[in-house]
Amino acid sequence: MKEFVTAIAVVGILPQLNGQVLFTYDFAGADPAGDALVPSVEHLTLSPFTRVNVGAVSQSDMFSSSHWNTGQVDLSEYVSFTLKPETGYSLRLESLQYDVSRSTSGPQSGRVSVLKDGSVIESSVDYTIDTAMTGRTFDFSDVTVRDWETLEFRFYGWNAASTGNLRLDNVSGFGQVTPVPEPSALAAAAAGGLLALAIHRRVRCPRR
Ligand SMILES: [Ca+2]
Ligand SMILES: [Ca+2]
Repeated sequence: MKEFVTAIAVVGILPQLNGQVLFTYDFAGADPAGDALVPSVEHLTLSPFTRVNVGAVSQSDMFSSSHWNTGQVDLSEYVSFTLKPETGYSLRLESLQYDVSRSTSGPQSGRVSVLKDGSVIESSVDYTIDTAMTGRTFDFSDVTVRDWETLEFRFYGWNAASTGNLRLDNVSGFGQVTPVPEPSALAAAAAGGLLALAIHRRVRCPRR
């Protein structure tokens, strides 16, 4: 019995351990071409990184932006990208990894949020941004995105000494893209399940 319970527990944990690198933005090469690079993932549409109310900085092999708030966090200033599964597919995303740094006068505080259809569903802890590139993980509650929904990640920076830069590189998402069964297939599977249940009950509870 104990082994059985352990086996169930291990199986229950497996999906989290199975998270694969689904995509990586590495911004290879000189700008603006490097900034516009979009990872190619089967059955998933990714956007280029975009800047909202911050300045573009031409810096090879990373995504660099300037003019961040010198005071508290300003949620109208961020850089972001979006993901959307192709028709007939479902995206399950488990975590985000990225490298982040700042120039001397760049933002010293940062945060990343994940949004579904424009609404924040989870945010990272606020962290300190160093001048040396530092790898970070945003392990949010695993999220499932259907083909009519859009997922977005927003990177915020604030507490800048001046107009300096926030740099991002190697932005990777972990998860899977899977086909969604057609409604007819689901109905067939449900009917099969009901039949199996009926047979199971029949076997377990024979009429006397
Ligand atoms: Ca790079
Ligand atoms: Ca997660």
